[in-house]
Amino acid sequence: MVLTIVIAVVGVLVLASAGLLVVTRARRGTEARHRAPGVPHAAPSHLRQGPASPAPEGAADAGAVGQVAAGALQLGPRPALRDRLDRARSLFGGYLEQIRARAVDETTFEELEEALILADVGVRTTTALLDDLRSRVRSGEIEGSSGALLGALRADIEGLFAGDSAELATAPPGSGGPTVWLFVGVNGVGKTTTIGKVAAREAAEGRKVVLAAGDTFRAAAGEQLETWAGRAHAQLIRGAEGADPSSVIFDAVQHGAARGADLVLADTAGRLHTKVNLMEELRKVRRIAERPPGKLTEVLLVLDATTGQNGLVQARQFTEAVGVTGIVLTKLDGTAKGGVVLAIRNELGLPIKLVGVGESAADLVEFDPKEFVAALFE
Ligand SMILES: Nc1nc2c(ncn2[C@@H]2O[C@H](COP(=O)(O)OP(=O)(O)OP(=O)(O)O)[C@@H](O)[C@H]2O)c(=O)[nH]1
Ligand SMILES: [Mg+2]
Repeated sequence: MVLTIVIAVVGVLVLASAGLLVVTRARRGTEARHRAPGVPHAAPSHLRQGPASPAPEGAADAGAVGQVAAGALQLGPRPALRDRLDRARSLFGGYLEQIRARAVDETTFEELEEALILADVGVRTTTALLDDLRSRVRSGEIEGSSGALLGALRADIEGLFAGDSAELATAPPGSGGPTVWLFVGVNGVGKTTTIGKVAAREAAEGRKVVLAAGDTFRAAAGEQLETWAGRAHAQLIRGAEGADPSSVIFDAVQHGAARGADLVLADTAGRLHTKVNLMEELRKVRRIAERPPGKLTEVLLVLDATTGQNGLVQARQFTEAVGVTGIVLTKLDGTAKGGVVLAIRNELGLPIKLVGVGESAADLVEFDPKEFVAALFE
């Protein structure tokens, strides 16, 4: 009898603890599903830390930047432009198919013109490209077949980018402070997202990255960057809402220099290129970003490819105000207007450095003109 009671009690206890285990596992599972990998819980301070990983040996304190590389996000394979340029490819490809099927005549040039204009290459660049082709057909340099004509056009387009490099400049080693890359552009073009992607890429390559939340205009901007800092395992320096953006960038550079960071990526609030006071504010941001120990090596203008030719006007104004060193062209995945790349290069002489082809961390590619042209022509 006693034995039966003991067995029954033990049985109940075993069943109860098994049940508890199941509940705990299920809870853990739920938590894991609700928290994106690598995104930490929000820290209360203005100085926020990306990863919740322990500080490395020799780090001065828990805020040291040294830990950022460990366990950085795995980005997976680089997306192919060819796969992301669907809309531009089908627009351009449709025209090329028609043209290839016939001998070269004036209609061929009209159709090429239409294709280039619709792809947002712009009137000036389109005219320059086609005038050159016409005279080469007339002189007999390009022989009558459409294949030869398209081959020559392709080579001319590739030639627009000759000598460009998508590489982003960094301060020479031992220069005593972090490299600073400043991101500027009008509202909603993808500055913050691009910074997040760049941070993820650089951290994955083992660099110590600090993000400067220089968009103090909206609290949500800092939060958005904080999420990216978490994903990328980078550190974030934030100011209060409405704080002077220059002071945030100044703090980020000082902090990065003190902690041995390689790179400070500075976000700025979106601004209309026509607003004089906001462009003046950006000049100040640039002046501060240039101060030692930081080494400002890139001022990247982020342009939204879907806005097409308006990007040219923006680029002119931003270049005049802050000396843009290169272009990041975003949202190339959702548009047939990828041809604006040609206009920017031809009319402004600015190199295209990076291309955004989606919203996630891996959706950023270094611009490769050969790959871009091949995606359009093949
Ligand atoms: N499809 C696609 N969407 C993108 C790309 N880059 C950014 N976006 C989206 O564009 C929207 C605006 O991006 P943000 O990074 O907030 O733009 P921003 O320039 O920082 O905006 P402001 O700070 O308001 O000026 C977001 O929904 C992004 O996910 C891209 O390459 N492709
Ligand atoms: Mg932003």
